Amino acid sequence: MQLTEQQILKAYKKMRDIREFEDRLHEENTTGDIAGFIHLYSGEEAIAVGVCENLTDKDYITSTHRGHGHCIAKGCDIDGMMAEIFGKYDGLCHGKGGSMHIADLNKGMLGANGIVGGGPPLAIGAALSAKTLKTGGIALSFTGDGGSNQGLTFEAMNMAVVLKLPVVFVFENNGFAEGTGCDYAVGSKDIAKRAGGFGMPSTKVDGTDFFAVYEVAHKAIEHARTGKGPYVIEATANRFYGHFEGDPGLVLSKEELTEIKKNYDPLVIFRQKVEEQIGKDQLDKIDLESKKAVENAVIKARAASFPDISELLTDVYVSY
Ligand SMILES: Cc1ncc(C[n+]2csc(CCOP(=O)(O)OP(=O)(O)O)c2C)c(N)n1
Repeated sequence: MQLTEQQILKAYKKMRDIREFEDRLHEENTTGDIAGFIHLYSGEEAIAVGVCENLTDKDYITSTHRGHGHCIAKGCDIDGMMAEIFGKYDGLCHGKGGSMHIADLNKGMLGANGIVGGGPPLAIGAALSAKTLKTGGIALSFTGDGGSNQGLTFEAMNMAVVLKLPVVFVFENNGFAEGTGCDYAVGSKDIAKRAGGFGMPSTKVDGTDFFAVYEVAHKAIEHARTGKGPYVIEATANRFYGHFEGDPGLVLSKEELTEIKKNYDPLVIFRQKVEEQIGKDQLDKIDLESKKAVENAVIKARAASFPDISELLTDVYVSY
């Protein structure tokens, strides 16, 4: 599938933004100024961006506890995200969500989620509303290999088939659920093939290759959007940090991690594929822009105010 130069540059910028955002959070977290858990997505950028570049603002996504990449890929504002993670009122959820619960309904981002397997049921709800209201939109859930084993996920997949919903289930297989290997915990050994048991098509893809993900996602999203029902994608990649910030990440040896970073970095792979066509200078320029944007976001977030005590109960309950 041929992408225009503009599309390629946009995708690279998003992937670079995610990497810069997260590498910076890795440093900021050690200062003790961030409350709550942070789970980094570095190493999996090509999945979020490869998928979301096929979506529009009328499409919905649900995310996981490792949600920064999904938010940035879906178009959430970096300043708003950083302020949110620092717990500030200027944050996308006025500082009440933090890293694990960033949401931006204007962008169709229904929320990062502390409940493993919590995304698929929300996604089928969003898909049902899109189908009922005939918006032309679809819903898509990102779920980990660990989350693929959850009962909620199974129930959502079954219901999606029964109701023929416009929904895509993306399983991000980074090999581990905390410290439990996917090889051990996934009984069938193949997440994508499980889809057949529910009665829907699926494709497995190399999640370190943006272009491969983009192509598979394009097909899956088109399938859902044109009324053919749900679709499953399993995308394999690696995470470059421990399970959460503070976790020494001992599931892989230092040598294994070095090998992975050298050979399976989605940004390096992307560059190798497009450098001749796009030119190194344009990509270097994007690297610099992302660095500056993240630096600015941190300065603004640090300077912003915490929510006032009078805000304690606002945005907590919804009234219909
Ligand atoms: C329902 C539920 N069970 C357990 C947990 C604790 N927990 C948080 S992250 C995690 C591992 C999830 O693994 P996976 O879905 O593969 O995502 P990854 O962390 O690899 O991106 C677990 C068990 C939780 N948050 N929610």
